[in-house]
Amino acid sequence: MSILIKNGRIITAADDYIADIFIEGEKIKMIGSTLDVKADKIIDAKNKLVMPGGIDPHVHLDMPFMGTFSSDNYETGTRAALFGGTTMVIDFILQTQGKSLYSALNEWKGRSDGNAVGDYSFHMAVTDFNENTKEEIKDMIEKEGITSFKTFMAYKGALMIDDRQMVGLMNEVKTRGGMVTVHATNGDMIDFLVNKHKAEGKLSPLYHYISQPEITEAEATGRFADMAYYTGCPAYVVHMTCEGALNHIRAVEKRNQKVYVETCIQYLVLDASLYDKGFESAKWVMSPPLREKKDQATLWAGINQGTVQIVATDHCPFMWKQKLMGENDFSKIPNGHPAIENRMELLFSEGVNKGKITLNKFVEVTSANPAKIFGMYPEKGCIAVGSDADIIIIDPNENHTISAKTHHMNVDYSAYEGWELKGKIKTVILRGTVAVDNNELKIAKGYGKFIKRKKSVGII
Ligand code: DUC
Ligand code: ZN
Ligand code: ZN
Repeated sequence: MSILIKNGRIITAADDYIADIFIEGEKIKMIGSTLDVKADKIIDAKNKLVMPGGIDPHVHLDMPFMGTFSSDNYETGTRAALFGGTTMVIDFILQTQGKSLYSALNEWKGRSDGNAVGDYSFHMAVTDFNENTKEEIKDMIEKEGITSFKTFMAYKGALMIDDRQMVGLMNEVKTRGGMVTVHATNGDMIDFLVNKHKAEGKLSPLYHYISQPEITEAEATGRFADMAYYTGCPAYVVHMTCEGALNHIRAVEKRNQKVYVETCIQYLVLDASLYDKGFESAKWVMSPPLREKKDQATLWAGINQGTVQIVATDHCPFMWKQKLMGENDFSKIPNGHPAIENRMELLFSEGVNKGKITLNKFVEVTSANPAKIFGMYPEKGCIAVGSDADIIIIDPNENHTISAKTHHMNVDYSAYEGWELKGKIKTVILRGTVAVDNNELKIAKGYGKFIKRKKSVGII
């Protein structure tokens, strides 16, 4: 199968030019100003933008969590991602405390194998670091292509590890050439505040937000950066939300340390005023919670200053009846919100079309940087001869409205219901095959491939 994309405006993290792209099999074979070559399919991309497929490095599909499972599985989640221009996701395996990393890997393979529509990979969340876990790190990196290890400084009693385990893990991961990533919030402080509010009978979703003040994230981010500095381990903070946390990262740059930072689309475009809606606010109960306008301004600035490298989603959807598990107690509301399908178009509309970021920056934070930081570049994250033909074609001027009635995620509400966006994903190509065209799916479950990742080269 071959495809010729003609007359498109090609945007990568570094380039912006009009040219044709010839795809053969799964790869980009030629790029030229006017390619005179026969192809099985010709796509006219005149007046459209042609970009590398989005990579969302933070999603939770079919994940056992807070007594239930996230409602998108590998089929529905990766399919919705494709409709929104994301051709690859990185999901999280959660080690069960007391069990091995391999038993968790096998459990996650059982749910994902043969079920994905789009490409995917895994981070390994280490929730119990001990002598046995330590032995498995090398094989995860070298045999399984899982080169990043997630840690939780919160979710006390379930996923949280202490600083002793963190330092031990960092030492081992550094030695083996991997990276440690973190959910950086102070689990003990949050536990104290949750219990205090419950004891006072303050049980509405608002108290989820009040139980996780900015300082809980800022403190843990600084502590994590210090442990990474001490051990010399490559480090990455997931879903950063606030000024206090980013200021810690800005500060450690002065001692020549690099800590990578991811934020998520919701922290850029939504704010904590949504916690004022009674139980409806459960739609936005996620951890960390939404913050203030001043935090949004800091995150947009961080993107343009290069201290925030990635915009992900932390996609972790739950049906409304699952959210109702916490109707009388905010601490029982499953944490998470749906965004896997909305990330690219929201960032394009709110970021590029409103003049907050450039087109090149858009590609950098949605595709090129995830590929570089997580060991997939230049196979993914760019448009170049020899790269995987993961390509999206965007009409930058088409208007559309987000709604749960039309989205493809397996969740019965939208966190962005009624939002009017400018800029629409028209065609999505995944490894040389048209996956979505004009809102129609062209591939099926099983097309999505597990991508073994290399060691990170970082951003150079
Ligand atoms: N935060 C969420 O909101 N959901 C899943 C896990 C997390 O850290
Ligand atoms: Zn998290
Ligand atoms: Zn997460």
